[in-house]
Amino acid sequence: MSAAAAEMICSNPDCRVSVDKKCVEGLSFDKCQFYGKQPTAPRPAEGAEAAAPATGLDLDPGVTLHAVQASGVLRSARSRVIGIIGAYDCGKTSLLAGLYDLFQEGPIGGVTFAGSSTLHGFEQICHDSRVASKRGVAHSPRTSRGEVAFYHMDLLQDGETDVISLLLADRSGEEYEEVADDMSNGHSMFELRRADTVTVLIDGRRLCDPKSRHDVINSVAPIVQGLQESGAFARRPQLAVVLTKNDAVIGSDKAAVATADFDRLVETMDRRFGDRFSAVRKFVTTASPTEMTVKRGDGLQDLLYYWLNVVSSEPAPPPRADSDRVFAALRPREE
Ligand SMILES: Nc1nc2c(ncn2[C@@H]2O[C@H](COP(=O)(O)OP(=O)(O)OP(=O)(O)O)[C@@H](O)[C@H]2O)c(=O)[nH]1
Ligand SMILES: [Mg+2]
Repeated sequence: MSAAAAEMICSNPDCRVSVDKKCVEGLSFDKCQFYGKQPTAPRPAEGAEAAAPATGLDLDPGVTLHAVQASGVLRSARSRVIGIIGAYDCGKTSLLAGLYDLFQEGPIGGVTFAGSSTLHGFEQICHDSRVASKRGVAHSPRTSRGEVAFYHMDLLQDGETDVISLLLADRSGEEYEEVADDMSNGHSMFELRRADTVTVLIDGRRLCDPKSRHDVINSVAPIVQGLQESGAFARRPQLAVVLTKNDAVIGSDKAAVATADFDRLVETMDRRFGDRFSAVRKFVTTASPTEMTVKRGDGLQDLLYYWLNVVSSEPAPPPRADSDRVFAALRPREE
C-alpha cells in the first residue's frame, strides 16, 4: 500500500474513503471533521441490538459418537468395543435400542446403567418402539449408509467400583453385505478391527420364510469370510452368533426348521472361522417384538454378560497367509 493510500482513513463508519477515495459527506478532505482520524467500531444496524457477548457452554448433541470420539472413550476408561454385523434389516439397531430400553426398568442382572454420552441417540432409536410414538407396531429407523456410529453406555458390574464403557457400533447392513462382494470394503471398518466381541446377527423372521431362508443361510459366511480376509479380526475377538426376532420364530409353523438351521449355521461358522476368534457362542434374542408372547429384550442379558466378560483382548497374532503368495500375507496398516 502506498503512503498516500495509507493516510486515507476516516473515523466515520459509513465512509469508504480508503476504497473510493471520496468523502461520504461530499466534502473536500480538509473540510471533513472525520477525515484523517482512526475509524471507530461499526455502528450496529438500525433496529438491531448490540451483539451480546457469547455466554454459556456448547453442549454436545449426544446423538452418536464418530470413530475419533469413540477412540477418546477407549483411551479414558475400561472399555469394550462391540461390532455388530448383519444383513440389511436383520435387527442391529433394534438390538441396541432393546438393550437401552431394558435398562429403563432397572439393572440387568448384576449390571447397572451408569451413564451415556449418546443418550439422545438411544432415545431416537427407541422412540418408534414405544407407545409414545403412537405406532401400532414397533418400528426401528433405518440406519443410513455412511460412517459407523457408536452408541456409548457406562456400566457398573456388581462387586466392582470402576465403570466399564461399552461402545456399540452401528452401521447400515448394506455396507456389510458389500464386503461379501469385495473384501476391500472391510478395510475401513474400524469398529471391527478394534472389537472385543464381533456379533453376527441372523434374522429369525426371514429364516422362517421359505422364500428368504436360503438367502439368510448362504449370505452370512461370505460376509464373515470377506471381513476376515480384509484383516478385520486381527485382534482375535470373541464371536457371538445371534438369532434375532425370536418372537417371529416362536410364532411361526417353521420354528423347528428355523431353529435347526440356526444351530447348523453356528456349527458352520465355528468350523470355518473358529480359529480366528477367541471364543464362539450362540444367543437367541427378541429385541423388539411385534407379538406380545415374548418380552421385549428377551435374551439380551446373556448377550450383555458375554460382551462384558471379555477378560482381555489378545494382541494381534502374526498375519496368516491364505495362500503361498507373498501378496496374500499383506494386511492393511492400522491407523
Ligand atoms: N418381530 C420382531 N421384529 C423386530 C425385532 N427386532 C427388530 N425388528 C424389526 O425389524 C426391522 C429392522 O430392524 P432394524 O433394527 O432397523 O434392522 P437393522 O439391521 O438395523 O437395519 P439396517 O440398519 O437398515 O441395516 C424393523 O422393522 C424392526 O421393528 C424383533 O425382535 N422382533
Ligand atoms: Mg440399523
